[in-house]
Amino acid sequence: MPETTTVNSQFLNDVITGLKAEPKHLQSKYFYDEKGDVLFQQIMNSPEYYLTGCEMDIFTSQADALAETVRSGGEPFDLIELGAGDATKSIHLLKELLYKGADFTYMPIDISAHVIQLLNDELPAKLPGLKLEGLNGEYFEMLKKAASISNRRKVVLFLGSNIGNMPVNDAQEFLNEMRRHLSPGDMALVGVDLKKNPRIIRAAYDDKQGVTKQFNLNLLERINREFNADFDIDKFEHYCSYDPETGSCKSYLISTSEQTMTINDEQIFFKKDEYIWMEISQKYTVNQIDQMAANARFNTSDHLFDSKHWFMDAVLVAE
Ligand code: AVI
Repeated sequence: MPETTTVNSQFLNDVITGLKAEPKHLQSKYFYDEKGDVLFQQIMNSPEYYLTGCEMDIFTSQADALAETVRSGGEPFDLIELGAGDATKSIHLLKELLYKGADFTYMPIDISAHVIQLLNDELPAKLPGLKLEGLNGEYFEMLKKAASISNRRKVVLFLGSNIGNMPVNDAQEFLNEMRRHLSPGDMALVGVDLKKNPRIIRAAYDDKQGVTKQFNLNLLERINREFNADFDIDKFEHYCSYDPETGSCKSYLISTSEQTMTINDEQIFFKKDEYIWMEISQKYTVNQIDQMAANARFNTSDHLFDSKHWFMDAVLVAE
C-alpha cells in the first residue's frame, strides 16, 4: 500500500474514533496540512503568541553558552532535532557550533518529507561546512535509525513547547521513551512554556485577529477536503480555556446548533453547545519539569530562560 494511503486511513480512523467518542476530540497533530502550516506561521508572528519570540531570545542571546553546553567535552557528537521544521531557532546554535569548530552532524527528524527536502536543499548553502543527515519519519523510529548510523554521543533537541501538546502523563511517557533511546551522558534540550499570568497565556491561544480560531477550524475544513465530509464550518465557534492550577490550556470548537455531519457514511450528531476538544498546550513549572526528567532518569544540568522568564530550555543529561 502506498505510504500516503496508509497515513490517510490512519487519519480517517482517528477522526471517526474521535468524533464518535464522548466527549468528542480530534488530534492536534492533524492541524498541520499546507494551509495549517501557513496559519501556524501567522500565529507565531501574532503579537499575542509569545512562545516563539521567547525561545528565539534564548537561542540568540545565549548561543555561546548553549553551544558550550551542547559540545560538552568536545568529543564528536550527533545533534538530532525532533520536529525540525525550518530550523529557524536551531540555526543559531548550528552557526555557533561551526564557529567554534565543533565536530558534529546535524540530524533533523521530521514527519514531513517536504521539510527534510527543504533543509537538505537550503541549509548547506546557509551554513558552509555543515554535515547534515535529514531523517524523514516518526521521531522514535528515526532516533533508532540515527543510533544505527553512528554511535557518537547524542544531543536531542525538542524545542518550541512541542512537549506541551501532550497531556502530562503522555509527556512523562514521551520523556521515558526518549531516555530509552539514549545512553548515559547523552543530552536532551527540551523547550517548555512556563506557567505565568493566566491572561497572557489565554491571549496567546485566542488572538484578536482570530488566526488561532482559523487554525482550529482548518482541521474541520481539512477533514471536508480530504474525506469529502460536510462539516458546516460556520456552525462552530472557537473557545479556549486556561486553568492556572493544572497549567492546562485547552482549545475547543463548540457546535452553535444541533446538527448532523457525515463522514465516510458515518453520521455524527452534535447537540447544541457540544464541543470537540482540539488541543492541549500544557504549561509547567521548573520543578515539575525537573521531577519529570528525574522520573525518566535524566539529570537537569541547566535551565536557560528568556529575559522575561516565560519560557525555558531545560538541559537534561541521561543518567
Ligand atoms: C506547536 N505547539 C507548541 C503550539 C502550541 O503553542 O501549543 C501549537 C499552537 N496551537 C495554537 N497556537 C499554537
